[in-house]
Amino acid sequence: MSTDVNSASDSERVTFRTCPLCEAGCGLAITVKNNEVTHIRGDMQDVFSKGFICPKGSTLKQLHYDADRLLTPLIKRNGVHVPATWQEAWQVIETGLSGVINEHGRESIGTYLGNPGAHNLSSMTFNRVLLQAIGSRQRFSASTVDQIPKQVSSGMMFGSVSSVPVPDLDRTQYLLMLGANPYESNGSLCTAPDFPGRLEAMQARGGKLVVVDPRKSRTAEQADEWLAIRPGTDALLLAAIANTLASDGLNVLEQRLHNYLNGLAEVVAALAPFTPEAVAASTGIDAATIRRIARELRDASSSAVYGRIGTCTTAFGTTASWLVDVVNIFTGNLDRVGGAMFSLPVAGSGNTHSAPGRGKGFRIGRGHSRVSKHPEALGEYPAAAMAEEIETPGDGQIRAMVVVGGNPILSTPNSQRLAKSFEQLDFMVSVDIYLNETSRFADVVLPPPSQLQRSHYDLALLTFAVRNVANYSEPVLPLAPGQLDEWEILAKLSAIISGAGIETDPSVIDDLAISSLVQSAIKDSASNVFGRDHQELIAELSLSGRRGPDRILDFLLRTGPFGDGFGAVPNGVTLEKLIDSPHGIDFGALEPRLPEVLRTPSGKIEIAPPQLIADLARLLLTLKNKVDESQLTLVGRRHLRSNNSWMHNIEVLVKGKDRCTLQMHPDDASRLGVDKDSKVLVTSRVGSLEAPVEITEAIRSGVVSLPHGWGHTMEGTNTRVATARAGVNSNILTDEKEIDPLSGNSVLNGIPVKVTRISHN
Ligand SMILES: Nc1nc2c(c(=O)[nH]1)N[C@H]1C(S)=C(S)[C@@H](COP(=O)(O)OP(=O)(O)OC[C@H]3O[C@@H](n4cnc5c(=O)[nH]c(N)nc54)[C@H](O)[C@@H]3O)O[C@H]1N2
Ligand SMILES: Nc1nc2c(c(=O)[nH]1)N[C@H]1C(S)=C(S)[C@@H](COP(=O)(O)OP(=O)(O)OC[C@H]3O[C@@H](n4cnc5c(=O)[nH]c(N)nc54)[C@H](O)[C@@H]3O)O[C@H]1N2
Ligand code: SF4
Ligand SMILES: [Mo]
Repeated sequence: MSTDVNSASDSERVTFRTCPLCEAGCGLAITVKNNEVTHIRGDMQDVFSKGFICPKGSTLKQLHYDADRLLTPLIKRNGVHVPATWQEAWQVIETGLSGVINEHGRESIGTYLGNPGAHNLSSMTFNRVLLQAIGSRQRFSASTVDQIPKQVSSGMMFGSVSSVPVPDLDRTQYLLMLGANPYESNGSLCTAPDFPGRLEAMQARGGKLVVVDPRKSRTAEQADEWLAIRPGTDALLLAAIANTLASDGLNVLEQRLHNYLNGLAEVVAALAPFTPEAVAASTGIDAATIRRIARELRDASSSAVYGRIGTCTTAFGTTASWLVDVVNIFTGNLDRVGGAMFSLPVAGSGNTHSAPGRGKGFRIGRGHSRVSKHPEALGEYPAAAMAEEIETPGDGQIRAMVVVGGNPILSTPNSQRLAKSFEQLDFMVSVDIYLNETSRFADVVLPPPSQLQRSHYDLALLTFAVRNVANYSEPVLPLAPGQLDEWEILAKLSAIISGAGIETDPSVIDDLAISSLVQSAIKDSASNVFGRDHQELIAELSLSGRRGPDRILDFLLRTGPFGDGFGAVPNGVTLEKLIDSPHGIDFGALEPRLPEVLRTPSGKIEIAPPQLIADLARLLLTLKNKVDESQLTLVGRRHLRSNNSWMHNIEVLVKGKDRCTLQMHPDDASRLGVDKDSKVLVTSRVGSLEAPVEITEAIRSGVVSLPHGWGHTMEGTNTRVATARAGVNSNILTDEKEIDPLSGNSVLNGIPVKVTRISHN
């Protein structure tokens, strides 16, 4: 099993698990002595990370022992949160939510699902159950302050939102990276432990890294070339790169890709106005450079374009995300070794189910939000619209919120307005490990166990991995008596909300969940269990005694592309096999998947989706705006020792010099009379805040940068370390009215701001 017997004495053991903090998914080796975690280091034998970890990985220990981490439910009494028993908590929730449902209907319950859920097997398997039980369309999540544009563009092009091409990092010879900073973030929508090491290996084998970023980030510093783009203009740059390739004749587009394309002539025609000359002033990148980059991408022995947060969190997030793959197609590098490729996830995904090569496809706008009529995307509405949905009276007004592992008060735009709206809620439940900026509004806070007390498998992130890898981790530490696993909390909440009552055993909900999964697989003619007997499969799955997410995972693995099909495929993968492989199993490098990966109705790549072609007209209009050199714009930044808003209560991660500073170019500083000891007032359309200034050449002039996730000064929280190093909340400045109209994603970068000096410290 996952214990290193050789190095273990009676009371000391080393267990192995995947770090759940970010998308890299590094293997950890955790030493436990007398049931206390003593040491966490990188697992040298992990098949994917081979010993690499970042400074956050070892802090799972501090996180587990954090005195502020919640161990019992909290109930708000007379405005103050007090510890309570689970029974009391369920009771208050039943009364509170059924009151709201009886009076206002199910539509009045909103949900917000946060980012840690994407790294959490319980949420990945039971959030859906909870959403179904609630039965409201008022769904929000961290997706609409993050990656949803890439999923929408992928859905439109390839037919499934799981079909996000990832750069083939280990084999590419040229990487054009826009709006990503893996030296700090360790990568996103491209699961690759030691992303920096993989980039350096590419350079060492003669490959080239070009980084497009308004800041000279650590990644840009390492790059062979840095293009200091004006914020929010990546779609223009990509359109001009595609335009150049099309004008040059697309000679590299061999038959291999041609066969699979629908709409090539249309997209080429629509890109015609976006010449390098036309976009040069807006993007701040000269025409000759744009042409050269386009041709380098085409002429490299292999190349990939990769865009992340900086391309997604803009007004043209979906269009930029689409154009990334248009360029990958135009250079002939989509689905090619060393290019942008599709993973084949071991536990399956939206592009491994149902008949290969063709499907129902994807669309947005199957409904519209109540107040501003935003189109639905991936079953949810923009987080930016949450406040208005809570504030605006009428049928379907949100009266209660259920928040799972999210901190929207710090993470989503115009936080002050959102915080005000939360005050107005009739009832709120938070499932969270801390009493923080968001959970402080909750009538009941339900604490899941720590990251070390649960099993783990990266169901979501391995869908975007640069190798096909599977790695399961058993809990390192047991649950305390009476403590509930997160899936049990979610199942119980589901039962209560659906009216089944607080005495419902979570296992009843679990049985229903697995049963419906099995049911749909045995009806899927493409599944390796098509036509099998429902009861027989359930019985086999239940033999091991595992329940909840583990049993569901076992099913997904066995019916996945490498699965044993319950005996149908000799030597196929099962959960037991993964348990016997504590360092993971590597199923190899990515392989071309066209056309099997497609799930579009046409069975082709839709390279010219009508909504995206139409959006080019909106993009073209931006070229009419005269570039105002005096207008400062705000962008964000991430730091290695931070994780969105919630790892700030770990002393070792926050100690040292203040990182929550407003970075500014020396030219702007002198123009504004700001020097290195200044504090400034930063003002946007929606708010203002004070921040210390950091003057640096590592940012484009005209651009200022403030990290997000800080501002731990709010009343009613209990995160003492974070509060002592509070920083300021950059989302006081971001504007909830500015969204990408297709995906509903918030514009979090390129915010027009005014900066004035206020004082010397
Ligand atoms: N240490 C750490 N790691 C993390 C996280 C964290 O908070 N801390 N968060 C995790 C999460 S949830 C995510 S989604 C990923 C994100 O991972 P990345 O996408 O790598 O995120 P960032 O580090 O924010 O990098 C975004 C870059 O875009 C630049 N940028 C801003 N505006 C523009 C623009 O208009 N155009 C271009 N081209 N660039 C622009 C910024 O300067 C910044 O360098 O990181 C994950 N990993
Ligand atoms: N201005 C600006 N804003 C941004 C971004 C940006 O680049 N700039 N980035 C955006 C991005 S990419 C993201 S992903 C979002 C994140 O947005 P959110 O998901 O809303 O915020 P997080 O900071 O990740 O908060 C996670 C919450 O989950 C809790 N938590 C941690 N682990 C667990 C767990 O295992 N179970 C449960 N139930 N709770 C847990 C934490 O205590 C915390 O309250 O922020 C976005 N906001
Ligand atoms: S890079 Fe990400 S997954 Fe790896 S140790 Fe750091 S936080 Fe954990
Ligand atoms: Mo994110």
